[in-house]
Amino acid sequence: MQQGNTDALKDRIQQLKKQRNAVILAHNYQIGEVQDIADFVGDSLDLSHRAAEADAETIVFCGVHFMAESAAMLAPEKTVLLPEALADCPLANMVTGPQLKKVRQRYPGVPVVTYINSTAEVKAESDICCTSANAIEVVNSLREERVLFVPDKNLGGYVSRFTSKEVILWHGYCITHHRVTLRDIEKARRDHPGAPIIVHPECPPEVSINADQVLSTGGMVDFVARTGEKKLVIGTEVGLLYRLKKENPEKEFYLLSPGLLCPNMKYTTLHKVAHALEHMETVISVPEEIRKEAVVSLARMLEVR
Ligand code: CIZ
Repeated sequence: MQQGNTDALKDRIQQLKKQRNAVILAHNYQIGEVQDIADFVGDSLDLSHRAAEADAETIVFCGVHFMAESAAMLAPEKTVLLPEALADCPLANMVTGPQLKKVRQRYPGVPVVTYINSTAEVKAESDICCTSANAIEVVNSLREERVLFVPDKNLGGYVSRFTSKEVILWHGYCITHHRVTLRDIEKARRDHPGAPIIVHPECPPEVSINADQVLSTGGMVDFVARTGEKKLVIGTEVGLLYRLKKENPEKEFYLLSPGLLCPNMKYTTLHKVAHALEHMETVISVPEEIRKEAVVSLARMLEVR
């Protein structure tokens, strides 16, 4: 898009934002242009809190469906818009409410810990939620000696290394992070000697075990800001590199694997943000009976951390 057109579109978005009394939230994995026009950039939970706290009637959530759903649950009195209705999370769709209901009958008394990357229906069937930043603390906070961890087997497997509890894994995975291999780590060590390799816990176990740091996106942002290292290899979705470079212009960042691109996170464009505000589309809402149950799992997580 030409610069003049982009500027006109950004102006239009600002006008519409005022008209709609809206706030724009962008996930860390969104394209740079969308991050730049957002009022807040962050991870899904952080953004849901921003949605709840915002003094606005309309929330434009630039991310994927489950994130807008979480915002709608934590801010039920606001209108939450997802600019691209098809932006979905394959991991979140690897378990459904009815499937979880059935499987948990096989494990009476075993609490279900559900990653925030899940649908509202699944959160409603769970005992407690977690994020990639607090999953270990959440599992260790439970009294029971066994937990059922849903839906990401890589995050659950990572947690199992830091708890004495038995972690029963669901078979889900993030199709983007799951592509990273040990060979990517070996290649990065050769190409960028001495640079720390930081990966997301959604990566497979052989990758997390051989990385220097395993962190959520928020954890990566904090680590990079604090470290004296000038070159870093980043093992998460490529969108985060835009934010890291912007906030740390003196540092160099290398993507661990070319496969670290989530197409769903790239569907949202400036045009779609403008369209969403103009037409108030697509509204994301959660039926009250599901919301009531799901917010209990979210609230339990917040008591832990
Ligand atoms: O919770 C999120 O926003 C995701 C998808 C990852 C992370 O580590 O922040």
